Amino acid sequence: MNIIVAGGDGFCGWPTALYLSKQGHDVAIVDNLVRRKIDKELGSNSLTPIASLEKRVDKWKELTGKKIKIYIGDLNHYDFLSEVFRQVNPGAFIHFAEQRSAPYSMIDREHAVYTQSNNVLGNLNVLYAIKEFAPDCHLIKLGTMGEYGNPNIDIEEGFIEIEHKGRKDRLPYPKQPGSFYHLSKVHDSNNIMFACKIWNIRATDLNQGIVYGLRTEETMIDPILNNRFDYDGVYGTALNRFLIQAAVGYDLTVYGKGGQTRAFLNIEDTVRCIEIAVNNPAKRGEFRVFNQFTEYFSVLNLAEKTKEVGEELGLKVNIQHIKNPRVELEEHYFHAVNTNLIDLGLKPHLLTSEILKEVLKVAIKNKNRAIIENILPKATWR
Ligand code: NAD
Ligand code: USQ
Repeated sequence: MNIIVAGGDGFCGWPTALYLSKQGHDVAIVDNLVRRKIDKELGSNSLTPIASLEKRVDKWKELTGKKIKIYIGDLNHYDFLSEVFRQVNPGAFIHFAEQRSAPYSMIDREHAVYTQSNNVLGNLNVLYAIKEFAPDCHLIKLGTMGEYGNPNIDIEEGFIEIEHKGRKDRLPYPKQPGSFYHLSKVHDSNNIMFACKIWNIRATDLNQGIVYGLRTEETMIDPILNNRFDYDGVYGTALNRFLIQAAVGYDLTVYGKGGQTRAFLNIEDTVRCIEIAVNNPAKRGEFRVFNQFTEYFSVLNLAEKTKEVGEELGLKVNIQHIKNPRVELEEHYFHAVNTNLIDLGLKPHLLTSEILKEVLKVAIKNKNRAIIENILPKATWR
């Protein structure tokens, strides 16, 4: 199948592009490389050295004989996007290409406006391009578990049966997101659901949990294929951040009480979930929602696991509860359904101490690249 991986230079997109290429699909990456520019803006970096996108795809071709096309440009430039659709004629459009950091979206007005216009308008352009150039194309869109927030009831997959004043309906699950970034995903979901209804488009909205790990079978073949590994207070996410903090000898930064419970999955499973969505497309006109995670943990629990494996590797690891820069519940109910992907064949890679140790070892190997002053969070919600 001809597949566009938008955001294919990023943390989830790069391993996905390699995996789909290995499966025999004709993969085209679309990316405006803004994430590399944001590293410069923040004075930050990936803990692992990452090659340019051109070098990455050249190396992949050299090692496997498989060509991944690249289109450098912005989803918000509709002429560019239209030309990509004309040239590629995609059967699936995998959409990772958004500003994905909640703290980045909360820095100030400019960063909130950038996040929502980049994400919401970029996604709207993709919907129009599908309608105009490839009406049969399956949109596989990365959403987030954070769209739901922390309701005091079970989280369903996108929809909930409600009985009200004697009448019943299946309605979109209520959304209570916790940042302007997470809100952008809710706006995307609404736009996709509406476009499916009026234009008969097919779409799968993947409400993904926090992704941990960094390597997949494909990225490990050669150092030029390395994936990025974020650790700073803006782009680093909970478990990966703790592992890197343990490696560099920094106290693990649990925000507040640490009872914040979140859904997680291994990067290997991100890639598999996308494959499952590609192989089992939504029907024309269908807006489908899958909760894409395999397990959930509290933040404190993850810090404790990191401390345990760190100490097994001879590191001295300390957990510190720091003032929470976010406005969020630090203790709450959390139970979410994730059966759709499992029913379609996902075999989860669950979190084990072996997996934690493997990631920790990569962090230790690259620890001299860490810019220590970037570790503490700077953006606050207030
Ligand atoms: P990332 O920042 O590493 O990658 C995103 C890529 O998209 C970057 O290469 C960036 O240059 C590109 N991009 C951004 N805006 C673009 C635009 N307008 N036009 C073209 N390219 C653009 O992020 P990631 O961690 O790989 O996340 C990918 C997607 O998955 C995001 O939509 C994110 O919200 C979602 N997600 C990520 C996680 C996670 O833990 N990383 C969890 C849940 C959901
Ligand atoms: N946290 C800490 N210490 C840290 C970093 C984070 O206690 O050093 C806490 C946060 O306060 C929060 C939780 O850990 O309660 C998760 O924070 P995070 O930065 O790991 O994740 P989040 O901001 O939610 O965003 C990440 C990705 C985003 C994706 C989302 C999935 O950056 O793209 O959408 O995870 S989810 O959380 O399911 O919405």
